[in-house]
Amino acid sequence: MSTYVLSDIHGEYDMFIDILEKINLKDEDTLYVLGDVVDRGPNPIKTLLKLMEMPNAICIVGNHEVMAVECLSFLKKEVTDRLLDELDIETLDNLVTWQYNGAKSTIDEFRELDAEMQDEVIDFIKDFSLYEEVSVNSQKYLLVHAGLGNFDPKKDIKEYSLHELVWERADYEKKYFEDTIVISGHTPTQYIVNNPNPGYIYKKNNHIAIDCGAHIKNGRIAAVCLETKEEFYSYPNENGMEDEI
Ligand SMILES: [Mn+2]
Repeated sequence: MSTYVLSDIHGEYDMFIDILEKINLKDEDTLYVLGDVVDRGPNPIKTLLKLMEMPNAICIVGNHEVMAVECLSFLKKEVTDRLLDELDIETLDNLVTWQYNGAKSTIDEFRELDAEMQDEVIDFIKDFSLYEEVSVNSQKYLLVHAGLGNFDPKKDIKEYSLHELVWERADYEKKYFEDTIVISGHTPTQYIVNNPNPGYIYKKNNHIAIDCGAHIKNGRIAAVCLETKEEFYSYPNENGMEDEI
């Protein structure tokens, strides 16, 4: 029974399948997915549908899921004059922000689903965890998409806001906990300053950063096994974006 963690698939379904094969995930194993399944890459919804079929996958929410869930319910509705009257400034703002952050492939694939499947996808995303706490071989881990924004050692994990957990980048220069390793995605390791090995898993100060920039040119999906510490990598994305966080 093994525990694997990966993050930031960003619609790269084929790379996700590649790393699943490399991990050789078994029914008794657990796979934690630390958010940002959707947006940017070509197949976000196809990736979600795959995760929905995997009872041993536990998904944690990323900022891209927060943006998606706010907008997909709106997009489900038939566009009528009445609906446009109801389009308030907050919804419009959410749609613009999401579109700016690579929503197109998610919206395109979502529109191809029938209404029932659209509801199932929205409900699936709404069920993502905010964070997970796991213990493997007596080592405690905190799994979270981005966080912990406004870190304070006296603050309980339950006190962090959604924004602090999914948007604000972890400070890898700061050791948050003596007894707990924080595993986070959100910041591609290509963009960590002074990282000697950009595009691969980065470990420092009881942090493990595992977003290896699947949507970036020559980036990849990374996974780590918590029992063995073994690292796994998908093939690199030759068609990825240049200079995009
Ligand atoms: Mn993110």
